Amino acid sequence: LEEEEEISAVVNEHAVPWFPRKVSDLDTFAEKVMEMGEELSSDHPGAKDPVYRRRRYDIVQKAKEYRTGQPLPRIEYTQEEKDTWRQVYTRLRAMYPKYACREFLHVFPLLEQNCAYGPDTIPQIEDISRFLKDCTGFTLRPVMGLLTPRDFLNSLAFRVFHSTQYIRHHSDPYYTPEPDCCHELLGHVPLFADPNFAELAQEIGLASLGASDEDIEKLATIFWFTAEFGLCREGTEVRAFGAGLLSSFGELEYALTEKPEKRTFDPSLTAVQKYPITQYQPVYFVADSFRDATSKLREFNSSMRRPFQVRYNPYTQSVEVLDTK
Ligand code: HBI
Ligand code: FE
Repeated sequence: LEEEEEISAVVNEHAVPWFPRKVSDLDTFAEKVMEMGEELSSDHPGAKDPVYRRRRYDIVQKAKEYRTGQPLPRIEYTQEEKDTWRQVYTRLRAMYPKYACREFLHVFPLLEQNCAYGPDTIPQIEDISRFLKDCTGFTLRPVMGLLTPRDFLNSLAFRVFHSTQYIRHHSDPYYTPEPDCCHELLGHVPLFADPNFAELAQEIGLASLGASDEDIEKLATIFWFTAEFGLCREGTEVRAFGAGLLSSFGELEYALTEKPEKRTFDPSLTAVQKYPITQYQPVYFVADSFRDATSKLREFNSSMRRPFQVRYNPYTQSVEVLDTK
């Protein structure tokens, strides 16, 4: 307790933002979602469809009620939802051999064998979470919609990824203005089974704990240009590993043409790069490997000012704060 008090004194003195210290602290994020958490913005393809809205509402209520340690909600998807999934799955699955990175291609068949990935079923996050836990210790939690960048990144420190469970509107299977299960399960999930990518993601998460707003913005930008839109070198080729690419057939193809600019991943430059969120990226960053990106990121993180260090303890699933002032 004494130690706790000392640390909070340091924390207060420097006005350090609150951050989760144990995995169950992530329960406090359950109701804190940005736009479209419970309601839909007017330009969402499902905004004027009362049946869709009701369905999305019912699914996100389960996320709202979920608490650490409980079994993850199982959703019984409708035929219409499964049809949407099939269209997205079939089109993307056919592109992966040509465009996705090696690690993604290694994991994908394992998800087909172990987690019922396929054109006919929308996989359940409970099954995926168990699988990921065996691979890298990553687990999933249900979420109502977009979290703030701080909350979203903080959870990565615990190797926890927030996943939505609703699916995009059937009128436009190849478009969604918000994360949905196609984006999470096809785009993000496979790489959380890769040990080196898991380490990269957790490294961003650990750096985000108690970080200043300015540093959160930099880390969110690094997340954007890696986990969302990252490319990597494979011999003489360039391949995609970002989830925003691997869940969008249009941008996946575009990103690997000569049209967009490609720069080498360098955290200090990448962190301050501006980017559009509603159109294809004009600039992508190419990493040499996940390990190389992680070691560059560690170096970059040590240049950020924070009056303490953090260390994740996997035995207790908690963050230890080391006073290094
Ligand atoms: N929230 N639910 C959810 N899913 C995401 O993928 C997500 C998020 N909030 C922020 C975010 N992604 C990132 O793009 C960064 O802002 C960190
Ligand atoms: Fe995403």
